Amino acid sequence: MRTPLMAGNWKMNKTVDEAVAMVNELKDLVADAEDVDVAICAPAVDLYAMNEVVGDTNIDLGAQNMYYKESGAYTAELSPSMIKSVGCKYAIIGHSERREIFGETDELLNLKLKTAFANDIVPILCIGEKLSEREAGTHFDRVKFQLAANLSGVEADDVKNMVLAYEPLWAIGTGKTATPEQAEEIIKFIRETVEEMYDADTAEAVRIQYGGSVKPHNVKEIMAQPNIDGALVGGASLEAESFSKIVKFK
Ligand code: G2H
Repeated sequence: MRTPLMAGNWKMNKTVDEAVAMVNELKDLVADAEDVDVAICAPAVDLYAMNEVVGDTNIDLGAQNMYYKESGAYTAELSPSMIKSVGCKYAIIGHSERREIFGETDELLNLKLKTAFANDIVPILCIGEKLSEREAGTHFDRVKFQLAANLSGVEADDVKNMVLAYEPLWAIGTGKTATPEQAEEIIKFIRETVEEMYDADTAEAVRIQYGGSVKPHNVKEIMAQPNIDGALVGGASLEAESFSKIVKFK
């Protein structure tokens, strides 16, 4: 059985003081959450102070990005050992905002993924289609292409331990959510594609989240779908109470 992962993606929100205040509140609210993994992917400047607060609670930390080199002249980038040094277990790789606004390519994301595995960081790889692709009916081809390109040369054992996040671009921050059936249909297809690329054990093991306007009021029906193993949550992860309701969706 796959343990669901509820991961907040704070994006470019919260100063250090705000971040510390929120995790202090959240840790009590989710302390009794069972059979679910919890993570917050925070802005880099917040992570050191957050790590002091989360300590041995059930909240893990993640970075929102990571470069594929260990050190050097890469102004503004974060290395795997830097994010590990502030307690990160996870790193989001290839969020659509990185792909669309900052021009991150599938080749670059493939290098980042391999670097995450080499450094024992669990990548949360985001894939998903644009509205025009959904309307043209090419959304299945799009996610298949992203999986092939981003996972090129990645071993099955690494895929078993990673997290995939299906995020349709048209549902991000828009208040529009894919229906649970739409999300299940394509996430099931993603799992079948992993089976084609690897094997049945790998497809069964990999956790696949849904992301895109997940809120306390819709999380339960999303999580009722058999192939959906958690959520990557933006807006609704910014307040402790709403995120705790998502964590404790049952
Ligand atoms: C999608 C999601 C988190 P939101 O980007 O990754 O954000 O929940 O605000 O749509």
